[in-house]
Amino acid sequence: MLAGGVGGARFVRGLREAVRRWHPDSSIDVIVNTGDDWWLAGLRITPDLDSMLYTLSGQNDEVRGWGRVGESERVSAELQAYGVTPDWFTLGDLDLGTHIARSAWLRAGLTPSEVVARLQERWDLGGVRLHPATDHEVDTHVWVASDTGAEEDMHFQEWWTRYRAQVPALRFEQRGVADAAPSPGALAALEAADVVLVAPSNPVVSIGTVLGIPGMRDAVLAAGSSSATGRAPIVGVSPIIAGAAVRGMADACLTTIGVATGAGAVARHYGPRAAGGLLDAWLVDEVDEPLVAGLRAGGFAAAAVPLWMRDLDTAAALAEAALGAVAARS
Ligand code: FO1
Repeated sequence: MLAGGVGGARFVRGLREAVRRWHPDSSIDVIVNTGDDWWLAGLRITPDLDSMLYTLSGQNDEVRGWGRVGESERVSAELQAYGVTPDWFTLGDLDLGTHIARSAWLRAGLTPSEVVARLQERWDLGGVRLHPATDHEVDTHVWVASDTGAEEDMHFQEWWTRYRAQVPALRFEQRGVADAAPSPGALAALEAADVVLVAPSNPVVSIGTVLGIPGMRDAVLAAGSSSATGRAPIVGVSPIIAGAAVRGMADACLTTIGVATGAGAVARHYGPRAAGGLLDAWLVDEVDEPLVAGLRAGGFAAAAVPLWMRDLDTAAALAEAALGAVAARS
């Protein structure tokens, strides 16, 4: 699976349950967006990987959506009082333990992939393996118009958490992407994959960022080369229902790249594999069923299913439908 943070994590949790119930011989590898990552107070913060880690190990704060459940924020209050961290970005005390461990291992010379593997050793993720999309630092920056009209950039986290994506973005920049490459774990997982799922994550700053890493798109399209079936179908799940983002502020990101906030528009943005795009199949919500005929005519094996992941059962049913979209196609 290719995934971002919170929405991606819920979908992986559903897939894990579907695999437990119906495909016990299968395993799950998740290639996680690293564009949201940044340095703060000398620590490397990796929000999407941590959302995965915490959600799959049952420690995520489900109300807030990010960070650890039962969190306290004493250290963050000190850091903010010193002016070391901004008042719009809070690092919980338990969460800080993860960031300190990660940063210590990075300073000791481990790669981000090795760090992620080591973090996973502590928690039971139910057999899911997480991989950073890349071991290179490729943080997303957002270009906006300043008060004087000049263009200026800020880190994605500032645009997202401080300004809640309400400052119109002129464009997104994957800083340093030219020198990046997919992580070894991501490439190995893709080679062995029977199916690739594109999570209902932000198509621009999560999935788009993963696919923007040189070599990643080709590796996804070539996925399955060492699997029994030879070629892995690629199935996407819409992050848009009835013209609105399921969560997060994907609409602001889509507007920036000139894509309408619609389940059909996002499918066409990814494109059908048959016409040089990415996807074999695309799932939309039942309310978007009228889009299905047009999507099929456009080259997607499209289907309308319930997309709202209300609980584990509905998330597992959605994941099973994504796997079923493959079966229906082949
Ligand atoms: N999101 C917020 O809205 N406010 C925060 O203070 C905040 C802190 C934070 C700390 C660690 C972490 O891993 C994530 C955190 N997030 C926070 C969420 C996160 O920055 C964004 O929602 C994602 O990057 C977008 O996917």
